Amino acid sequence: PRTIYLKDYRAPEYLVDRTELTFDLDPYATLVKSRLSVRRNPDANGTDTLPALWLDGVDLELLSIAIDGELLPAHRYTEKPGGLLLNVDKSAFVLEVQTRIAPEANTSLEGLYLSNGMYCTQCEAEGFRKITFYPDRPDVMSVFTTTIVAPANYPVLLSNGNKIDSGTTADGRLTVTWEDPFAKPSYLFALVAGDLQFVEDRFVTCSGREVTLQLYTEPKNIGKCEHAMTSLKHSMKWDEEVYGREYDLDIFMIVAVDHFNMGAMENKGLNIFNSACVLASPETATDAAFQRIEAIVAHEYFHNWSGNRVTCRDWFQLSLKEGFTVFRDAEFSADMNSRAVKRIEDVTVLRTAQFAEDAGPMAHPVRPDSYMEISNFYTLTVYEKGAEVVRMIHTILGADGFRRGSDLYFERHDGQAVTCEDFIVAMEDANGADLQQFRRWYSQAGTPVLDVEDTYDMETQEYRLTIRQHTPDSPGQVDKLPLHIPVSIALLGRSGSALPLDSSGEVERVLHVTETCQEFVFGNIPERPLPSLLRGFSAPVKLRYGYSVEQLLFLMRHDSDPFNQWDAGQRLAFDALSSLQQAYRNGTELELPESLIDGLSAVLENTRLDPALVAKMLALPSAQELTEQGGEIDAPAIIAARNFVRDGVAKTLKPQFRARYEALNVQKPYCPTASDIAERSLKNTCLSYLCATGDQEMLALAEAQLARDDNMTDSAAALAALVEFGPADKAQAHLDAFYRQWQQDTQVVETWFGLQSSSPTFGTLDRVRALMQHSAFEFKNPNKVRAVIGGFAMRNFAQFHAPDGSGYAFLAEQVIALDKLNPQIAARIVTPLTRWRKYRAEQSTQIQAALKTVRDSGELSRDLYEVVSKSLA
Ligand code: HT7
Ligand code: ZN
Repeated sequence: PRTIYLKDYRAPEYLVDRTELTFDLDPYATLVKSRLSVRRNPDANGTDTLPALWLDGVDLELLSIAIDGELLPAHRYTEKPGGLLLNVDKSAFVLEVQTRIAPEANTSLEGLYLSNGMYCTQCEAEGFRKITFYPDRPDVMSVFTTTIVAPANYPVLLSNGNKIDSGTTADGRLTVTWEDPFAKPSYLFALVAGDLQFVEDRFVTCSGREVTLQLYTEPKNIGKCEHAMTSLKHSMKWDEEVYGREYDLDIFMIVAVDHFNMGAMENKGLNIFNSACVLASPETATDAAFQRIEAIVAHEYFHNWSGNRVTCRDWFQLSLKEGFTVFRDAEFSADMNSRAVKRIEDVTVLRTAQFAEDAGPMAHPVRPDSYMEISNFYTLTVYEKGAEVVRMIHTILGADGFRRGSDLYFERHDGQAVTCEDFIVAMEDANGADLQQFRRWYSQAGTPVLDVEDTYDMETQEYRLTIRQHTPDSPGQVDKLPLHIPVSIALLGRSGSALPLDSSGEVERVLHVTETCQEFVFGNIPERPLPSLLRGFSAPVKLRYGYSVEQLLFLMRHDSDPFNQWDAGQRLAFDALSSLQQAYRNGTELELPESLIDGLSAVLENTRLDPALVAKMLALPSAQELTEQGGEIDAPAIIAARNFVRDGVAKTLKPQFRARYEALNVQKPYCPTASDIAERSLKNTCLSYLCATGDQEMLALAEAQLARDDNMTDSAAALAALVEFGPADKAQAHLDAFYRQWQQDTQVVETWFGLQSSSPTFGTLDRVRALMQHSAFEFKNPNKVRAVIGGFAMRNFAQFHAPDGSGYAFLAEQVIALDKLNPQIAARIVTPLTRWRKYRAEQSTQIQAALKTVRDSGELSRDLYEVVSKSLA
């Protein structure tokens, strides 16, 4: 496959002002007619002679082409792999193309496909070319009109924009026409057709316009729409209040589909969602699902401005819309829920998975400079690190300055396809700021490391912080330049409160680290302080400072920044777990780290702290997080150390866990409010530790909670504890009963699959294989694949890394099979095999061998080829 480079970007030779589409739907032979008003792009750097017109097209049967009403003879066009090249003799013309496609045969879930009998589309990034021949690139923006013709058993026919016509054809088929007045790239096109029901609401915008809101599902799910609808209204209001962004069409629609490659898609006026990311009811969805739905609904809605009204010039600029929109949705969720907990969760993902990506074979900058397959670049780096980059701009400019910048960006670029550079320039221009050095965050891959040292001079009362920065090499990038890193700090005195940093009484400050080695001096500091560094995780870096155990315990108790309070506990646990791994390797006896027990005990007894924060502080770093400690990954040592500490904490603190569990285990109607979610999270953390003791009496608590069956959060937590810590036969009985109860509910069945395949004790390879034979498992459904195969390979560290290498061979086998059906999913699920270099010798060889099996299995999709070849290079 060909590599595409950012440096090769050229403006399109032709523009498409209007796009008129007609779909005559049929599972095996959908007829697609397109009528495009094409004209030469005055801004293209071409010559006077008219260049050929390139139209992307994949898996299409070409029926006819006409220009200005005249059928084009065969010598005027050439069908090539990936598209069509037309000889053009006019600078403006109407191009009509007819193609035939087979949605039923489309298992890639890109383009037009069928999900449980419902027609739906997924066009980002390059799916539109599977629908019709088109310049399928985001800098070609067009006004779309779409007519859908379908049999009468498809009463709901939807597309972007406003409905302008509907009727019945002479032969009794239904027809509807939609027009979207906002010019958009083809990746934002959408079509849905099915026998669907909807719930409806309305939102009155800040200027007094009424917008109809509709959420469509299969009839059986109509009772699971309320939370998403509420989340949508909250999002619309928040975007008006925080960013001054008003919705622009008369209608906003969301459709839930079961077969979907990602979480959701922001098609103009017609968002399409993975059912798992939109449908919820208290009986069937956990708190985590409620919060995820709120965040994704907001994310897709926010794209209406950050992505749709202002879109990307090319796919290298993906983070322009994704990083910014993730930042926007994270702030929204922080405002709706616990800000500290949201931050902890986001940073955990970043440190666990994005840092690994940054250190792996697919490492790339937030704005990549090359790719083979763009679908492989919908990554944590582009999304999450991209959001951190936007957050740092927010930190540097302050909330008001950032708002000035975003106002200017939206005003200046409304209706345009632009670049990350345009975003930065708007931020600079609105504030008279200089972000020259800061730009490197967009072009340099890898996670920077900050090494911090300090000195205190009692006599001069001067405190000095020395900060060194270094960004490790990554594939194709060496000798990186220093970045502009905002490091938020406070200095804690003996009493635990933050010391004033100057005469204004300021106690927290953002240090602008711009050099490889930089010193910051603070005067009038009356005692040796303890630094609280990188507060709120003010930059996506690894920070190293030689905190002692006592200092970490002090920060856990006193830091006024809840993020750093939590982080101090995590550092304590990391240090303890890494010593224990060493002891395990040396064959010496493992000893429970008393300081960690003391710290956790104090947290557990602190009833003044937000229970959600307590739950987070009690959670040990996951096995996956521990692989990020540096050095060779030794899976058995990680598992042994972590289990030893978990069991020790459970046994030692059992009375406290029990007391808090009992206090929180009150029966009340389910409500997904921040405070109730917080209480349930702490209660279920306690329950998990209690069950880890293996005591019959504690397992009985989980059984009672499961039997109570009054909300899915408590039921799933109890079931998970019983599956992980109870006897296998009983666990099986509970799982069977749970399945019997919920077998009709797709989302609960997905939870049920995931819970088993990710269980370190229960989710053996044999069980995972058995789950794949279950009647509810469907290899063509990404949610089922993610739950069972992903649950095992990505969330079941213990079983996946079984010493005989069977987990790796299994994953290779599944990836090869998946690639034939759905290359995007295959290229994602192979990720655990790409990290082979990080493991200790024997495991490393086994993982690499599995990856080579994939490589040598025959012709791979472009998606999988890119990941596998780069990982083995
Ligand atoms: N912008 C959307 C990206 C997306 C996507 C990309 C590749 C293949 C399938 C996809 N489905 C959705 C989602 C978002 O970030 O909002
Ligand atoms: Zn997005």
